[in-house]
Amino acid sequence: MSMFCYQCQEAAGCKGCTNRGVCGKTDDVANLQDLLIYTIKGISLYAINYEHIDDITERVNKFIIDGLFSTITNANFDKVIFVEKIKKGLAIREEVKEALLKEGKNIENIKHDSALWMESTLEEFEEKAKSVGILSTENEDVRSLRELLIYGVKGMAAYAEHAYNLGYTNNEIVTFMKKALASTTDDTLTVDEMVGIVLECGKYGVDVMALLDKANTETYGNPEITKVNIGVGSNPGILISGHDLKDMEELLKQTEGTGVDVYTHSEMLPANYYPAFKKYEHFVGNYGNAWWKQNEEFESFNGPILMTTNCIVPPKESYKDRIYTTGSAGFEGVKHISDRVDGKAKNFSEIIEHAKKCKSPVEIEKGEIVGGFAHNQVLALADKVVDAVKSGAIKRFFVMAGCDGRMKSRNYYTDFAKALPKDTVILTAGCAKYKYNKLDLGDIGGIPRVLDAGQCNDSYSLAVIALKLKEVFGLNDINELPISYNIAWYEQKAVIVLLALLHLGVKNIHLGPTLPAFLSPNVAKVLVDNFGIAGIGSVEDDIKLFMGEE
Ligand code: SF4
Ligand code: SF3
Repeated sequence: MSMFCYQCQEAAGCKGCTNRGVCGKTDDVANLQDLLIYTIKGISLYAINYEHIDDITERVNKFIIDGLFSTITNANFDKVIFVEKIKKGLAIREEVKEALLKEGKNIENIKHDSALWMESTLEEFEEKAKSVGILSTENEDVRSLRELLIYGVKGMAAYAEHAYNLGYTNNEIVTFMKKALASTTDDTLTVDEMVGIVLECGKYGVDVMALLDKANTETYGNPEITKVNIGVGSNPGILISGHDLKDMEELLKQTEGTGVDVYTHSEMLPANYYPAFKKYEHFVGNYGNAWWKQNEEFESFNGPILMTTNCIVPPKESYKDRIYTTGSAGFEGVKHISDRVDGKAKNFSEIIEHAKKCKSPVEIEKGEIVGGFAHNQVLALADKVVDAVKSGAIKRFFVMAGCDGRMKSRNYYTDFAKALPKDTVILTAGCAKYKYNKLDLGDIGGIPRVLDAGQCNDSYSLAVIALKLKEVFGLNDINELPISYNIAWYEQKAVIVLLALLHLGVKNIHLGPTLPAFLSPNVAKVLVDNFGIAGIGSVEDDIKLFMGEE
């Protein structure tokens, strides 16, 4: 065993990747990611004692958020970047420590090795990484609770970073992240205390998604019902993938009038629903499907591709020179567009010049898909929706948010969507939608049977919709609504979405295509007993169960 990682749904054998990730992550990168997390825990141990909101806190917060985000599945595969981050992290840790000493704080009780170790060469880092990985926590239940918390916090970090990029921050959220990370070094916590912090994580999950929703909608307007073109134009194009809307905005501005078109890919599709982006004539539409098909679709796109976040699939040599990363994303040997300096926009001129020399994209699909049903738009249709429920035209809603992935067993979600009774509506968000957003499922009195709220973080919208319906129907409990939750997960953002839903009191969520490898049998039992979490079965049986026919 040269590494151990079990943070995503593809963990080898539903247990963990031990030599190379199924995602393509090499053992050296996996180990350096472990060491980066360890370094962030050390920073957190000091930072929870530093109460000032000043430039030190700003640097610490930014480092923690970006560091965590870069370790999310399929975000960053670049060894050099992780070495740099660890070095920077150690320097930041020492800076906070110094600041605490200066103000006379007693830090002698901070004795955990993550707060004390200090090395500087790659060889030393690699040696150190061997002793700080996930398996260094021996008790499998403690390990499970700690990792569940860390993955929730990673997802939270991703959303916090997008909000931060738009100028929206909330110190309480980052303070919780530090507290949570520090808690994973504390051997004195009881199981109940650890479960408590995991559930508290869900509260901050709701907060961070609300913050990002505010950032996105105040900056770019409320998403509105939109028909998105999935065909191509005749100009060369740039394909933009990932979740960062600030990158989207700057790319659209800088490409205007250059003769280069812009297309979204995978989780960037919802950018098409925002008024501020729709106005650009050279914003053609969406190209391709969910992340895992990129090996074929990036080939035929012909132009450069900008990855603003996860999910990157290790690129084929044939198009590797057309891939650019930015933000927390990275891949060895791929060009990285650097961060904003002094509030100025990123410089996308290199990718734009590159695009001009490329052929236009090959058409792989034609037609349109419909989306933009975030909370504001759905609430504008509330009367229609409520009437449809009252009249029995809509019997049940199915929240099918989350992630897509390459496992064949995920065809379950396509089959499930097809097999649902015609008087049901799917509420979706995240890249999970690609399993059914191109099926012709029709509508119910003008309400489409698949309502796409947006990116995975827009699951928040689905929760807002559910809470509104609860109010309209005068119910006491969100679980009395005719809504079932059949969620597909892949990476750690889905973990924070799940914890957020649990915090809102949602019960009986079904999670697939497999349950997380990081849930020990005892921790899984806590989730089953308290929240009715379950896996998936056959399409037929599950539909009967959800429709109350069993
Ligand atoms: Fe394996 Fe997933 Fe970890 Fe990649 S992120 S190494 S696929 S568990
Ligand atoms: Fe997808 Fe990677 Fe999770 Fe944002 S892009 S949902 S998997």
